[in-house]
Parts: sequence; C-alpha cells; structure tokens
Amino acid sequence: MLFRINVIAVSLAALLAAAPAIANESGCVTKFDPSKDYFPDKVTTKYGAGFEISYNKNYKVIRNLVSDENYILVQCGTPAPADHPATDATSTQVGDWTKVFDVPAKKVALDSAPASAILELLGEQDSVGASYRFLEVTSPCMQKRLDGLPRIQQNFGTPKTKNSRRAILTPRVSYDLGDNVLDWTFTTYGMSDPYSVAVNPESATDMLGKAEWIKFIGAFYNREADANKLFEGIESRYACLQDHAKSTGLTKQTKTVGFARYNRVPNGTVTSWTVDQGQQWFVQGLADAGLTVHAGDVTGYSNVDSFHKAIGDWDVLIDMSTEPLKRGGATIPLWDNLVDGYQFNDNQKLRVVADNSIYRTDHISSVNNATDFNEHLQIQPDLLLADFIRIHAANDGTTEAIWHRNLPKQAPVSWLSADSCQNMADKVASASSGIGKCS
Ligand SMILES: *[C@@H]1O[C@H](CO)[C@@H](O)[C@H](O)[C@H]1NC(C)=O
Ligand SMILES: *[C@@H]1O[C@H](CO)[C@@H](O)[C@H](O)[C@H]1NC(C)=O
Ligand SMILES: CC(=O)N[C@H]1CO[C@H](CO)[C@@H](O)[C@@H]1O
Repeated sequence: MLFRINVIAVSLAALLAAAPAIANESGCVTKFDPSKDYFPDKVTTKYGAGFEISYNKNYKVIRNLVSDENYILVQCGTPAPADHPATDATSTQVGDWTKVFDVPAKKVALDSAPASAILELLGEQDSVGASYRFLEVTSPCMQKRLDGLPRIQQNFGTPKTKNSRRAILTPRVSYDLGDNVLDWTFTTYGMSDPYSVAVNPESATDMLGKAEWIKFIGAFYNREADANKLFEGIESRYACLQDHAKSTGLTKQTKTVGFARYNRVPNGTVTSWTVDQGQQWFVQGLADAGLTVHAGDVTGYSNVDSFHKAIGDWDVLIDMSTEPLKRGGATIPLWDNLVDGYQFNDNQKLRVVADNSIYRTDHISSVNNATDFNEHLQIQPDLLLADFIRIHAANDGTTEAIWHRNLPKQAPVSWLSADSCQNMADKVASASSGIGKCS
C-alpha cells in the first residue's frame, strides 16, 4: 500500500530499460549537420498542461505559460539559434525571460517535488547533483540521494533605482550554484536568473495536463520517446478508470464533496471556519468519479453552528486545516485535532462524520512534513482518479486510498524517511491502480 507509487515507478523504469534503442541523442554531437533532424522523437501537449513545445532541427522551444518563461533547448554540440537570444543574466526584467540550455541534461539542481517524481519515473534520478537547502521530498530513495548531495542557497537582491528614496522593487531571486557544475535548477516559480526552469503541473487546468509535465522534463533529457510511453500509460489507465466509474453506476449517483478548514492561531484558539474551493483539475477529477464539488464561493464563518449548517449536506469533506506550532511552522492534524477544531459532537448528526467520510491528502508524508500531494499526486492523475473512485464507492469511508487519509477511522500517516529506500523489484507485480482491469 505504502509503496504503491514507488512500485509503479520501478516497474515503468524496468520496462523502459528493456525497450529497444530509440532514435535520440544521449550525448553531445561531434560533427554538426545542419540538415539533420536531431530530435526525431517529439512530444506535444493536448490537455491544458500550461506549456507549449515546438521543434526545430537542432533546438526545441518551450514556452512555460505559467511561469512566463521561454526555454531554448539546444542539442549539445550544435550551435544555438541566433533568433532566440538569452535574456542577459543581469537583466531586471520581470517575466518573459528567455533561457538557453544545452541538452541532454547532465547534472541538475532540484527545488521541485513534482520534478523529483518525474525524474524517478524517467529513471533520471542520477542526474540530480544538488538540491535547494529547504527542499523536502517524500520519495525515500530521493531523500536518500539528496542526503549525500550539496544543498544550494538562493540569492535575494533588490536592484536600486537611482535618485529615488522609494526604489522600485524588482526582487531578483536566483540560485547560487556555488562551485557545483550544474546545468540548471528545476524549480516552481519563474525567476529572474538564467538557470532556473519552472515545473508547474499544479497549475495545469486538466487532470491529464498534469501528467504532460513528464513530457516537459523528458524534453530536457532527449527522452521524448520514453516520456510519451509513460504518458500514454497514464492516459489509458485514466480512460479505463473513467469507464469503470460509468459502468459501475458511480457517475449516476453523485455525492457532494466540500473543502473546509478550521483556522487555529498559534495560541491554540480556533478563530473561524472556512469553506474553500477546489482547484480546477481537482474538481474535474472528482467529476470523473461522479463526485460533485459543493458550489459556492470561499466563505468564512465566525459562528460554528453556521459552519455546520453550511456543510450539512456534504457527503465527503476534504480537510485543508493546519495545526500551527507555537514557535512557527505547522504540523499535520490528526482526528482529535479535527474533533476539537470543527467542534464535532454526537448531537450534530453531520453526514460526513456519521459516514466516516473526512479525508486529507497527506496520507503519504515525509518525516520532515513534505506531503506527496506536491510530489507524485501532481503527475499521476490516473492513480488520483482511482482514489476518488474508492472514496465515492465507500459507504463507510475507505482507508484504501493512496493519498487520501481517512481521519474518522484514524488511518495513520505513512511517514517516509530515507531508510525506507529499498529494492522494490519483488513488488513490481502489484503495480496497478487496483481497480477493475485498470492496471
Ligand atoms: C488567542 O488569540 C486570539 C486571536 O489572536 C485572541 O482573540 C484570543 O484572546 C487569544 N487567546 C488567548 C488565551 O490568549
Ligand atoms: C513538522 O512537524 C513537526 C511535528 O510533527 C514539527 O516539530 C516541525 O516543526 C514541523 N516542521 C515544519 C517546517 O513545520
Ligand atoms: C540512438 C540513441 O542515442 N538512443 C538512445 C536514446 O535514449 C535511450 C534512453 O536514454 C538510450 O538508451 C538510447 O541509447
């Protein structure tokens, strides 16, 4: 159960390793031929991923629509195109940077949890040569790898505007790669530096668009063929699970899901309750499992009875609360925290409590409080749909979901540490969504 996600990664990597040689360049070209197509294997996007890619003979052009950046990926050993100049490293321009890199990647720095998950799916984890000092991942084997590597810093700077007491704030954040020989950093935000690459599956509008970021990273490694194979596997499992939800009648008997949180301040007092909205892809995934998201704007309640009334017709509650720590930081709530925070008691007859249908997406978390919500969940929408189907099909709450921890049933958090990194070969056979024939 706990290792199902890693198992998938292992099995796919094993399958890929056995595939026949594919037409791509795995190293640098020594004799440039301007008439040759250096990228016979190509990827395209079709699901609202948040990036676009196009191919020229010896370079690729990627536009990240989320971070507002352009990446020109030049086949190593061939000339960079003159018509896509890199933005000057000292530029104070905000957004629309153009960054030029040689591919395939050799050594990269990591500051992105979904990029970490994708590198493992592609079997490229050995290319990670450093990580940002505050990056935490859930994957035990990546935790182990990062433990032995340099941690890099960020530099913050605010260019001064002359003759003005109120400087125009153009914050510059860049990674300090130090003496490490690294190609770039996989990160989350568009940054004003020449060597950061934003990876944004969390901003895809569509469930399958999230998985298309496997193609994005694949392009930086000339691994398009393998990225396409991984994506097609996810796409066909997703379609299979959609059919399963239809054929078993789940999409006909819809249930209502709502997102909520209690707001506790560090002195321990709960000051209010909030009904939240789900992200677009989350709502779509729920709909594919026959689950309807509670309609309405984000609403705050200062009276707990009004809050209980608002969630009265929900069948499933997804909890977004955090438990603040007195000296800063936060920890993951357990059932006792929720009972206290939401002031649940037996007299309320709330359906979500009676049906044991309260979940959090932190079932898989690292000992350092990273949750897999930010990592594998962002790029494996097929398995996420399997979670939603399990949640819908359960009459009395399920503890079988991969990422959704059942609170009323007090399902434990799977706390992962580097010590859990082990050979998964014997577990490969069990790699599947575990639902119907969708494996
Ligand atoms: C805790 O903080 C809240 C909000 O800041 C305040 O209203 C309340 O009086 C505080 N309670 C205690 C016991 O200090
Ligand atoms: C993570 O949670 C633990 C307690 O479970 C807490 O001691 C620690 O401060 C938390 N870390 C952060 C960064 O919030
Ligand atoms: C011809 C060629 O370089 N093929 C390579 C394509 O990529 C795979 C996976 O990285 C390599 O194993 C092949 O050798």
